[in-house]
Amino acid sequence: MQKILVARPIFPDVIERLKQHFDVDWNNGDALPADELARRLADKDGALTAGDPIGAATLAAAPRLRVVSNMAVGYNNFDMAAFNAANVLGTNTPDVLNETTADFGWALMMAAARRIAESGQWLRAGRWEKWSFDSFLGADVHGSTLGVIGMGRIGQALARRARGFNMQVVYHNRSRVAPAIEAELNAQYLSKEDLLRRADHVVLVLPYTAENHHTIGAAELALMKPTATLTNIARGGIVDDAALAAALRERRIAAAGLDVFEGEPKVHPDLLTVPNVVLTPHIASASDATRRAMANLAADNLIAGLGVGPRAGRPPNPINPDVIGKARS
Ligand code: 8YV
Repeated sequence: MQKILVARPIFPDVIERLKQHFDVDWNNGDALPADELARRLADKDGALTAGDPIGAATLAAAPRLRVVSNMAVGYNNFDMAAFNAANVLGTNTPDVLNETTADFGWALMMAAARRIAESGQWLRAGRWEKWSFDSFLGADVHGSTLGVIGMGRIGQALARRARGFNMQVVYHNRSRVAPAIEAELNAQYLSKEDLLRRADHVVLVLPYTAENHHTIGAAELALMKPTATLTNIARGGIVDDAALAAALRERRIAAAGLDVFEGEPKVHPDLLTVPNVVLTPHIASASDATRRAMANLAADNLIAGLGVGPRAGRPPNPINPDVIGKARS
């Protein structure tokens, strides 16, 4: 039987599915440090990860490893050049999380715009002594302009919801989406700079790549309206968190909603002290149903990628399909 490592706690029924095909080593605890991860992968044929960094050194230390299945749509934790060089297949879990993640983007955006976290903390601190007409005035979401940076599948799901709020949609993406999608979403393509000047609520839904590092920094924040909000449900590192904390503190933008952070699970200390930011611990896809769907899809990818089960050799979501069938190097 082939051996696999499940690097994270997941649903026991998914572990049972995997056990039908593999000898399973399950880390049902905290994320493994790099040396422990490498040690546990040394004799494995496959692995199921969730954001765990896998690079050239880890692959070199695991000569049997042929498939690494990430329980996430983003796979910036994989060094794909190293995967390709070693003929290791990487897989991810697109689509099953689109709607759940888009819901969460709206939740963060609305919480930021309407100061829900900030006013809730004020209330919990026992500071609500009298009701006042002008307290916690926020920005409207309905009728405003939504700016989506990254118009992939999640960005489109997010933009689709804007219709019910009678919003204008502007977007920026590496390339324009098909005219039919622009028409369906009533979305106008803008440069990043024009979007930042125009939008009332900016939401980031782009993958993290070297070129997307600090897509939003001090210069970009300076273009935004002082009444605008910024929401990041994409990846830490896309926003310069120190620059954002300064802009929030100085009220150069009104508020932010952040689910992801540079260097998470650490959070920039300045973000922890500014009141006008809603902070959540990377949970945008974390509905029970969606996390189950992601775990099962990741299992499907691993089972098929390792050449067993009904789809043997045809995993649903290969990131680098060219390596399928090639000998490990
Ligand atoms: C993951 C995510 O759950 O899919 C992604 O890219 O950010 C989340 O949905 C998280 O990255 C853990 O793998």
